[in-house]
Amino acid sequence: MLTMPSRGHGKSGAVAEANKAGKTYEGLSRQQLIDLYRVMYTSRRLDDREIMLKRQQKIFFQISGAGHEAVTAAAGFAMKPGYDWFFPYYRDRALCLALGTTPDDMLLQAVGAADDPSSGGRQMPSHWGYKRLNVVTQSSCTGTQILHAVGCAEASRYFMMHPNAGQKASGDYRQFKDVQFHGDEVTYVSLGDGTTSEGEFWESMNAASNLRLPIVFLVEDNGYAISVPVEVQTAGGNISRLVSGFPNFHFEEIDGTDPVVSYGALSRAVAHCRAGVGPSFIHAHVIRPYSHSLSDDEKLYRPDIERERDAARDPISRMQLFLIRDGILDEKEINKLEKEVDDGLQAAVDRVLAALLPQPETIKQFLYSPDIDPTSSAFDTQVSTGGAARTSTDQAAQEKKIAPKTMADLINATLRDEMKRDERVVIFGEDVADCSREEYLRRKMVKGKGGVFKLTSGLQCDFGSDRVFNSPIAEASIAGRAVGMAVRGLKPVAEIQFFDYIWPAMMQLRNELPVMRWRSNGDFSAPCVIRVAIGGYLTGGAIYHSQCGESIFTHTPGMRVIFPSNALDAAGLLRTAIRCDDPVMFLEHKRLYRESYGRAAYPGPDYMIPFGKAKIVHPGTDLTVITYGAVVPRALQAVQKLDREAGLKIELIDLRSLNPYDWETIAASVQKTNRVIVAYEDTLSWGYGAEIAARIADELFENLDAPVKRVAAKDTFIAYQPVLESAILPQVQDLYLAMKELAEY
Ligand SMILES: Cc1ncc(C[n+]2csc(CCOP(=O)(O)OP(=O)(O)O)c2C)c(N)n1
Ligand SMILES: [Mg+2]
Repeated sequence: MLTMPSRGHGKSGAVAEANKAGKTYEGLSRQQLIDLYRVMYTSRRLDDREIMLKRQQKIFFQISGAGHEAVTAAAGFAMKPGYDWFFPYYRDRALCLALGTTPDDMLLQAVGAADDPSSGGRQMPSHWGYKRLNVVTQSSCTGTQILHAVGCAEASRYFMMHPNAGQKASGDYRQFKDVQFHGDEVTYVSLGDGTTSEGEFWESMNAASNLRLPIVFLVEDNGYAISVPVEVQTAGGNISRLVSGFPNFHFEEIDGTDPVVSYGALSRAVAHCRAGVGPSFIHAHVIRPYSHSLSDDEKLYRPDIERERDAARDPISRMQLFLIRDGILDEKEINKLEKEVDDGLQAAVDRVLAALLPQPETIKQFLYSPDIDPTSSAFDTQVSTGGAARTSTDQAAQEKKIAPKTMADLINATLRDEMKRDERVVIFGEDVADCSREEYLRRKMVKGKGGVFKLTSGLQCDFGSDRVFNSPIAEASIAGRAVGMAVRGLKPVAEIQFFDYIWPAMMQLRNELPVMRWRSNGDFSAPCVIRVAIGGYLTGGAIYHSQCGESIFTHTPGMRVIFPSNALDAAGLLRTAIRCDDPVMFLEHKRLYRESYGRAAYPGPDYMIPFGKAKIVHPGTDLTVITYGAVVPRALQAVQKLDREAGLKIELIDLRSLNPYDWETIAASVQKTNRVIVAYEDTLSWGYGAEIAARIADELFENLDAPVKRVAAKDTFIAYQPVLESAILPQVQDLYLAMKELAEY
């Protein structure tokens, strides 16, 4: 098997050796220069091989690292695989080779083999991910990885400050989430020039700068983003000029086709980060000789003259000339090295074309944790309100403890107990801290805020500012940083202030968070909790403080979606969310936070409810109503009224958990009552209940005595004026009439 040179970039020996020849090559020895060339040449020839295979229809996609080899190989030589952390993008073939990936590994992904170590045949080629090297699984989205890098670097710092947090523990996700940290590890992230236009890039730069995070940003500027030239992407045509005002950075703008120059810049960048001074930003000018991908023909938008100018800077030929000119290798030795590489690649291609393909039965593997099942009985625990009181003061305390509390109180208490129990839990979001200017709290000048709904009140005071902190108003960064932290083993419980403002985070919540485990074939995961205040019935909430939209997330495989309707369920389900090993979207209805409906005493520090278990709120035999969230208390009123008025016995089911959901309870009830209404607060068409209704119609048709009915919001936005709001959202009267009508059908 073809292997890359071993990675002993010991500097002192290198300097001595290079000095012998009178040149230091930024600390690279002559042997290391040869090794570097071998990596670069292998990278280029692998691209050539893949292009051939694509033309023979043996692989299905090709995107090359051609023209980027010098700076990316140099980055690999300047950093430590399996020690530092890497968030590369698709042009980083030479980086991965330098870190220790083999050509076999890469070709296995190109053919989509079962043994593709990055994804088991699930991702396109050049979507790197190598667990043993700390190369984290990447997607195809331009820019999402930059926020992951921020979260990863934050985790490095966190574990340094809280070394015990990394210890293994049993009984929750920690049993399966090993933490590795060294204290001075550096996070590498790369991106193209076009990708600097993404908001996520700017959010990342802002966070890395402000927090002085040890991240090396490498912008590989090949002058184009597919067909769009850099001056259209970037004001003034130069990203270095734009970012130069960010504090705490080490900046360099370099010729990224020169490996020695690149190695020097990256070594300084890494040193700046390792010293804990702040992030680094290397802006490397490179070329793109092979069009954007094999699906693109750059001759359509780039004239020959421009392409020829680039070709003169080709890093492979430049490096060959350099090696000869400096007497490091002669022409014969270069030919020998190249032949070795070519022969090795031929053998690798032969092996890989015989590799086994993945089995179709495996398509659902690793959507969720194979280790922890949050629907299991392990998450079914009893309420404990403490032992019997012995004295009168005990009794007073006891009474206080068992006095009914609001959903807001119990969520706060659950967060507090989980933070106490598990030092990996960190909480962040907009306004979640008590007070970012800590001295105001220390000097008792202020009481503290703790969330716009006060759900996180007092947690910063109790657990410190590195465990509970405010984020900038940048929802993508809230979700993206959570992904990076969770990859490293932290348990972020991040908050999106209003569901209405979740949309900037959509790319992270759809394409990253729930996909990490599946696309890496189980090698990476990001189990974290995203708490979101959701819903209307606020009388005045209007369009932008009333939205639902849970079906958008239940429509996303890999994401657990939970929506409690009362205090006790909120406490039990939130604890399951925190302790389980999957990403969870935890939807908290704003209107229910302080409602008198569904208050409960705190059920104790270990109370959990398994996901996917509905609750029968009101038993009945005449009709089934399936709902969740704020429609539960409204439906209950209608159910009770119909019982009083007509003696109707209506079974009311609160789903509580939307993905997974409790089909067994639904089916058993419909088989008994033969009539069913699915009610939900979101707009009627394409809402969450539409899927439940469709499945009932499909699988329980024989049991139905009446059509499946839906009660939901009108298909419009939610208006400010309460008269309009009340006409738009489903009300008790709407539910009452629908139940009455269906019972009489
Ligand atoms: C969010 C997102 N938008 C669009 C695309 C489609 N796309 C893939 S690569 C690319 C251009 C990226 O250009 P640049 O960042 O300069 O990187 P380069 O390919 O030039 O190395 C685009 C638009 C994508 N993958 N993700
Ligand atoms: Mg580009």
